[in-house]
Amino acid sequence: MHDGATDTAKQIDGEALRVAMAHSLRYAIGKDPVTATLSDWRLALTRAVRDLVVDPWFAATRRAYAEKRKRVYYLSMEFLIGRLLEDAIHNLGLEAAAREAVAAHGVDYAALVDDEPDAALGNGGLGRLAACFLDSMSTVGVAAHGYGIRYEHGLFRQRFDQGWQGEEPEDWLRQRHAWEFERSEVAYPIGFGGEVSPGEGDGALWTPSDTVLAAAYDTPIPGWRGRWTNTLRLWDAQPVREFDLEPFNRGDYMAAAAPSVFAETISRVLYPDDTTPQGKELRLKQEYFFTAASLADILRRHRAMGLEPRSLAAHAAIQLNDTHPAIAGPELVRLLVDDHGLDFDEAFDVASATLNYTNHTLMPEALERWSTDLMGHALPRHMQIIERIDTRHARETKRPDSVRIVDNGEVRMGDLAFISAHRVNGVSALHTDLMKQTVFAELHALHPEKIVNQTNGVTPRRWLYGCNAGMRRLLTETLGSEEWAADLDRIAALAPLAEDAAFRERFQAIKTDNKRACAAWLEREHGVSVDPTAMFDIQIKRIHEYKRQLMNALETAALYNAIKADPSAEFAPRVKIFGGKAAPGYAMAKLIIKLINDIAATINADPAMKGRLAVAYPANYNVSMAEILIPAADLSEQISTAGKEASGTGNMKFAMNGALTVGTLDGANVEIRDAVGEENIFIFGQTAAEVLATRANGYAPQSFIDADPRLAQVVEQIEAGFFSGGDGERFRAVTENLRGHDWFQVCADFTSYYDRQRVVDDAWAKPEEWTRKAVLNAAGMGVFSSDRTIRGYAAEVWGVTPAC
Ligand code: 26V
Repeated sequence: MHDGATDTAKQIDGEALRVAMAHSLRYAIGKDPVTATLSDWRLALTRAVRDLVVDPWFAATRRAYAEKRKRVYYLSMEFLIGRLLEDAIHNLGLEAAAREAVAAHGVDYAALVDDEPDAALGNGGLGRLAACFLDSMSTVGVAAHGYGIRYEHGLFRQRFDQGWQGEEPEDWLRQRHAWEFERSEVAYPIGFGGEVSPGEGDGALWTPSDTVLAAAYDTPIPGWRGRWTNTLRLWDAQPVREFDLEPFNRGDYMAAAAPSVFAETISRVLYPDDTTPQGKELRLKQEYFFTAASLADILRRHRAMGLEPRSLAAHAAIQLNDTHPAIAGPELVRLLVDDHGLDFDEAFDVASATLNYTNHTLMPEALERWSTDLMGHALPRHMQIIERIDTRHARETKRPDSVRIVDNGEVRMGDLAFISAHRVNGVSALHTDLMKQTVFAELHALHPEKIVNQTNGVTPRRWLYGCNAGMRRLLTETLGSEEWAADLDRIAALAPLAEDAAFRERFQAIKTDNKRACAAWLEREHGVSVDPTAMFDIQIKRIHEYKRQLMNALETAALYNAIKADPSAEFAPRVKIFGGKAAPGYAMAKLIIKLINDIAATINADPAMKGRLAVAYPANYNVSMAEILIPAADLSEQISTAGKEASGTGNMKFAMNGALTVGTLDGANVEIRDAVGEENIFIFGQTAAEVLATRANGYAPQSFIDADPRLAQVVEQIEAGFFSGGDGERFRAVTENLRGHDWFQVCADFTSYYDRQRVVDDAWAKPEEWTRKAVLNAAGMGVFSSDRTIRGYAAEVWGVTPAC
């Protein structure tokens, strides 16, 4: 392990960076300093910093070639990277220089950094995980490429219209994306539709009816201190021909533009859903588009090194981030058979030794299936290959009828990915066990060596060093250097300091500062004023019924009732903060947002709640908002129905920043409990096994409502329109569901949740003890660095040795 900042990154002082900025402003951005706007200055600094990334980037690339390193390819529909400028500055150790340079130009550093749009090329956890993995692969020195889509519009912007979610298109590319390098020489034709005719041997000749170009844009991803740098390559869909001249000359400009409209649609928008595959042809085309382009690029690189296609698995490991790129199996077989002349069995052996698949959800509706009609129409050659993979698997496992990839007129992408993969991994210990017992039970019995666990992690560079400057200073001083950011196990040294009153005081002062800054931001940007001395109780994540924001809202309303009923009762003063978007087509999730906002309005308007309870729901939750909220949290809400949240990663970010968790035994919460100790986390509710048993025994939510008057009162209030100006109809779908199916067992867990929250209140009343627990939480988080996760994948999935 390193212990200094010598490293590959060129050291540059403030004066040199000031000069570099001035140069970029003139010659790269084309602006005179006299008229430059804040964005111009930001672009100038970005260019200057990017210049400093280039040499370490080349060094890493050369080293990967020279050492014949096996490469990792991370294929993901989503990369939720957020802002890059500060992250790069931190990784390269340039903060002091950057602040000095920016100040010398008379520009405010915080405002400049804040001007960068969030690259929101993802929906939620799966996309953010991909971004943390990029950072960690560069930090530990795994030679890697991330491959994805350069969406013109990332995840929609959320606004609230009287508490209802509204959606606006996101426009991150309006200003140029200063990090990327356009690679106009790297472009692959990607075909769709058309006809297949038999070829030689196992081969075939596919003549697509439509073709688009996949054009590469590269963003360098520097790791800690520039010791290694990888590439994120995003594909832009472009027409093979810009326009048709014949209709243009006739004056039919619409018809002339048709080819570019078809092509560009493919990379136009991120699919705004992480729950239900809508069977949309466009989504399938997006998946094939980026997967095919990435595989073409991978094979080209392999061939360029003078290697045979047959040896691919020895030199490359491809990770499929969920089933979205699962067409990689058939596509790789197609390339090897139709273009490189391997026979089918050989080709499948190469593919299944190279590919690996990560499963991120057991929710049945999120497991992708495509109708064989659609697949056969859009990708006729692939449909043939899928049938053949299916037949071969049935023959080899002597199971001609059970576990078929093609079933009931549908292609089951989870099974295809499993069968095409060398390793299949879950994202927490519990999730991996449940995979073995449920969705992949039969396949697991046939291939017991395939499923492995790699519990998720998060990058401590962004989620601690970057977002929590106070904690950064305290850790660096306490641990003797900044190297904890690349070796988070060192944070365990905080544990004994939990007993040291002076240390606790400093730790708590940092939290208080962060809360003040967060409160100021809430006031400034969202017009809500909150008391920074109250407990900040935060739930931020996509809005989904299984995540049970509804249960949190019900508990908030019940607490409100309890304070009203007995104003002298001792409850911890709380600020409940919610953040998150609902998929635009997910009506129930949008209704839950409105309910939270209605409850918030009622509580915040009641003078009796002053200093006792407030609710804030800042609109448009994204990575940058998480960076403000997480360091300010006292309490982290991780309250999903046990068995439903594959891992969670917000849970790790909060605990790393010294928040205590109230949570169920779901996903990685189980491992967080093990790491921090049972007495330092507030666990409640049913276990995954109990949830199943409750359902099996004929779950009747009404009996739980009847048994808890606090819950009954809130449900009745909602039905009476108490929070919605007397409108008793508004939330009918919510209350009918609660009294009816309550699929995610909110009612079954409510009592245990409410009571646990009162234990949280008691703990809050003993601040020294609370801080002691908070320190122990942070101290236990070493294992949740995504560097650990990546080393796990390297050893157990990819077979690569990290360089750093
Ligand atoms: C599914 C679909 C279906 C089609 C439309 C677009 C789309 C986009 C994403 C998904 C899958 C979402 C799965 C997901 O985000 N899972 C989360 O993954 C995190 C990282 O492993 C994990 O921490 C969360 O528990 C899990 O919910």
